[in-house]
Amino acid sequence: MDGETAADLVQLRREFERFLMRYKFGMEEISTKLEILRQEFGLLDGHNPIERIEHRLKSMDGILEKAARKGIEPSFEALREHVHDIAGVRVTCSFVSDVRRIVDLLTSQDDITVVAVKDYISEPKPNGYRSLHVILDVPVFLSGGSEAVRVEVQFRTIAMDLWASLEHKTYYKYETKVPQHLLDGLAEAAEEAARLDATMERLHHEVRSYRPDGDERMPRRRPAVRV
Ligand code: 0O2
Repeated sequence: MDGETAADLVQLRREFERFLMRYKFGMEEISTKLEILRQEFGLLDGHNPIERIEHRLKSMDGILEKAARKGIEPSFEALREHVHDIAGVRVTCSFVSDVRRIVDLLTSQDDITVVAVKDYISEPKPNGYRSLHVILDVPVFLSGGSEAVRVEVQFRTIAMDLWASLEHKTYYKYETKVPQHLLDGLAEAAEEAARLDATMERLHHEVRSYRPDGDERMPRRRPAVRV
């Protein structure tokens, strides 16, 4: 490799790092918004709808592999336009109603622009995958001004998350040649997880509305909280 090629590669690597930096900031902006909601619910409400918030930045290899798989040109412009999950945030909730509540609270914020919603809870994927994905733009304020950064936020329940992580591990382990009996088992487990979510939701609402004095309409009075 001559000196010029090596210098070009170093330059390209720097540009990729700068490209990824914006996604890191966008991901952190969204995580902070969700963390604020989580802490507010923790202080003021008896039930916190957010169990867990995780985030990850797709690696350079992961981005290029996805671009190649989908026939996307490996230019920064094309990656920005067509790869939506470079910055990913995952929110795990206890119940499906919590998922919908947090989606509404996040997407109704003034500085958020919703690009697309993929509701795999209402319409699960054929393999049984359930989650609600929101692709959104959030402004990031850099030294040169504000830039809209695309972030994919995945919302799911604990049961959906358990299923998705097992399914992901299975595919990773068998390198996509998953035996049929495992695929069938996963499909069955996805249905059981959906049933569990529905039962837990029903029980949760019953417990939430129960009042020892028998009046189910009266809101329970909570002690004042000092912040
Ligand atoms: P990783 O390793 O999590 O990053 P599109 O954007 O519509 O052109 P894409 O990106 O495949 O196509 O969209 P989709 O279907 O919304 O999937 C985006 C992400 O959702 C995936 O990212 C997974 O994280 C998750 N996901 C989607 N389908 C499944 C599934 O069947 N099982 C599991 N476990 N996760 C799923 P990546 O890049 O595939 O992977």
